[in-house]
Amino acid sequence: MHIQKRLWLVISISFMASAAAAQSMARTAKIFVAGHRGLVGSALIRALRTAGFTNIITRSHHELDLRDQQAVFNFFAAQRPDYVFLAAAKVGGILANRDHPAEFIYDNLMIEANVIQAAYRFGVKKLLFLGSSCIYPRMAPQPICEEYLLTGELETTNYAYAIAKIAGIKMCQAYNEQYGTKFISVMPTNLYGPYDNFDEQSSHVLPALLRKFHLAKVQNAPEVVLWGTGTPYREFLHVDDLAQACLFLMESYDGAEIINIGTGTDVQIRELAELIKELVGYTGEIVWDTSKPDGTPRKLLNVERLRALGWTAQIPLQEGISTTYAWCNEQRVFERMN
Ligand code: GFB
Repeated sequence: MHIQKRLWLVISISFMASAAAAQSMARTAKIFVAGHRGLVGSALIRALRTAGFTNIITRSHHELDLRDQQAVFNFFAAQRPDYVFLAAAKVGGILANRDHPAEFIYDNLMIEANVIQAAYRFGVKKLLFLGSSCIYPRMAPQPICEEYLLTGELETTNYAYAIAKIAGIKMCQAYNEQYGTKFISVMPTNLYGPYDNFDEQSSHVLPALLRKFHLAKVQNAPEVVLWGTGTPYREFLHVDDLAQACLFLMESYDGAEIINIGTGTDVQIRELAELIKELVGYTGEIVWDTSKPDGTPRKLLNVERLRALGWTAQIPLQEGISTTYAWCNEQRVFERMN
């Protein structure tokens, strides 16, 4: 057998073995979703409730600052959660990352260090840590396999966030090695969906475009200004798909290796802009502001590991954008922001 095929078979079998070893969560288990008001955390809550979990605990940022070690330890000591989904993070789009690197590295390192240490100290059965596709080298071969981590230079616009997320992955692996914990890490691609950040300056591209085209339509603006050249490619995953994948892995995967979560296909930013323009019903012009950064040229994830475990994304991009736009209109998101 070809050496690569044989290697792949060995990897697949070891993943299947780890899948078989993992335990499903009791529907009454106490589950802490850290970051439940964000895009990912709110999707996890929806997915957990739909799956019949009845003992979900949450704390708002105001009630519990996850950067405060003592507060986090007190919370874990009092609540003793069985499972933790670590979805709390300081996140943002390309400009927010570029302009606030200190906040991105400090907040994320503190949140991860405190929650992971508390999960170990207070006997959490299993923790799922959410990383990001920006942990991989800027010029990684495409599609990006999990093994490419730490094999090259990072993208400069989000190095601070990436370093913090890499630290979180390594912390989980180190605790598993030294303490025998079950802390798994997943790497989602670019996400979108309900409860995203739709702020014009700090958001990611997909929510930014929904907002820009919507406002341009209602205001009859002749043009919409987008950032960069429009030539980079990005992969987009609906957050409800991500939440399903996280539940699936929490109940079926105990391996040491990180797992990419994506759709396996990407789209050029220009194409995304045309698609959103059409879905929103805007008829004006698109102008590209090339003084704004492009970021990494491409970051398409290789999702073969996840597929081998038995999970694939279900929500097509066009459908996901349409339902997200419908949600924005129902919630009057853009009107409330003005
Ligand atoms: O989604 P985004 O902000 O971040 O930008 P990244 C993706 C691409 O869309 C870039 C372009 O090439 C932007 O220049 N773009 C065009 C726009 N118009 C706009 C606009 O109006 N707003 C925004 N935001 N972008 C982030 C990282 O990188 O990806 C984070 O900074 C994180 O760390 C996240 O990992 C998933 O995809 O470049």
